Amino acid sequence: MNEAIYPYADPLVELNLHIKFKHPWQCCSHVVDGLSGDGGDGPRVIIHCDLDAFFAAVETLHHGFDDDVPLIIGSDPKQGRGRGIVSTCNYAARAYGIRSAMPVSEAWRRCPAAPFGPAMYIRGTRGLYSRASRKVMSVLSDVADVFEKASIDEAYLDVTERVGGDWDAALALATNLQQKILETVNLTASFGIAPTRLVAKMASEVNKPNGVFRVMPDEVHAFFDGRSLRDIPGIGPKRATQLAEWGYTTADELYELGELSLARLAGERFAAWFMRVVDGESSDVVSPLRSRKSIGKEHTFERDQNDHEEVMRRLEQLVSLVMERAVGLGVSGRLAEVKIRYTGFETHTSGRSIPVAMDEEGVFKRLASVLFATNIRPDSSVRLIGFRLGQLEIPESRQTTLFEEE
Ligand code: TTP
Ligand code: MG
Ligand code: MG
Repeated sequence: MNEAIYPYADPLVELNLHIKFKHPWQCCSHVVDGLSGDGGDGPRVIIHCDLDAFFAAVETLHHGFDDDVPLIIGSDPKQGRGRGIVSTCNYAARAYGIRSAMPVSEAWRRCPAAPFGPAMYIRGTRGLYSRASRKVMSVLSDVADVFEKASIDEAYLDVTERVGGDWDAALALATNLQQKILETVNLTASFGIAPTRLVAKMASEVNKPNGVFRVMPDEVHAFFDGRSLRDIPGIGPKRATQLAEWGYTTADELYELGELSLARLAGERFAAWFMRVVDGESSDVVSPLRSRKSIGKEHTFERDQNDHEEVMRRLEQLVSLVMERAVGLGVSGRLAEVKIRYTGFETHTSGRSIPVAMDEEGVFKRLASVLFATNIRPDSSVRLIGFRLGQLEIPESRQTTLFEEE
């Protein structure tokens, strides 16, 4: 291995592990820029699917609850003194203003459980949600040219080829999928259809729950007319507040400024990103990797292990498995992370980045061994060891292949 191109011992390349692109316009990766998403022949047809009140809907089915009774999934409300938050709630609870991520004490104040009020509070059962999610994802991925699971209850489907660029066929496909999901898991889902990922996501919100909404390429501008900047994924609350202070609250107001003025106000990157979003030309492609932040594997020892050489051997095996997976997916990574959990569950994670993304097992084995050696606490026994490859990239040369497959 060439030390010159792989100077991992150089402290300068030890980047902060927690650098993550919070906003899409900060991301300059060629995963985004390499493909304009148009393939040279017209707009793409993207479908976004998001299940309705997902955790609450699954619980309702499972327990046979009444849809009209407000149901809140989240941590224990402890009669209003609970300190946790709401995961989600059904639509009956939303009528009381209850929302995801709200303190559960506030939810209680708005709508308490018996004998003080009509609501039901439950903690939720993760396994049920994963099972339902898997079934839904399988229905969706069956029809997609390119499929991207974006979270436990939502996915993007590039169906351009599948529908032959026909927007009516796309509408029929979405309705059909909605029906299939209902038949398979008895859950309702909402769909958005649009030429870009971002507009498809916004569109799936329009007729929620159990809705479908389509934005044709020539309707994208009108779709943004009067739309609050806060409703655009990628514009965070901070940015939206700043823009509002300058007098801009809707997408069309901001667009009318023009790219140059907007760049002076909010930065070139943001301006370029925003104009393309409203033009429906955002190049963000649907990619199975996009929502995938890392590839990791862990091993828990049958008995806590105090032979550190044995732990190291296991770590090397994990690196091999992870790198095999990376090569299989056609990705490389910049970040190596080693996780050590000691007896008693105390867990330490440490990582290093390399300047260019690679997929070579040898490189990451050496990185992992350095991380292990510098971080392992002497004389302590290890319960679990893990390795993670992060800051994934698709090498430019492979991007076309990825999208020409199938
Ligand atoms: P969402 O799709 O954001 O919400 P939802 O499906 O409950 O409701 P909607 O009809 O508006 O889509 O999230 C999917 C699931 O993820 C949700 O059911 C619970 C979980 N979740 C949390 O646990 N915490 C959160 O803050 C959010 C937003 C979601
Ligand atoms: Mg949802
Ligand atoms: Mg969702």
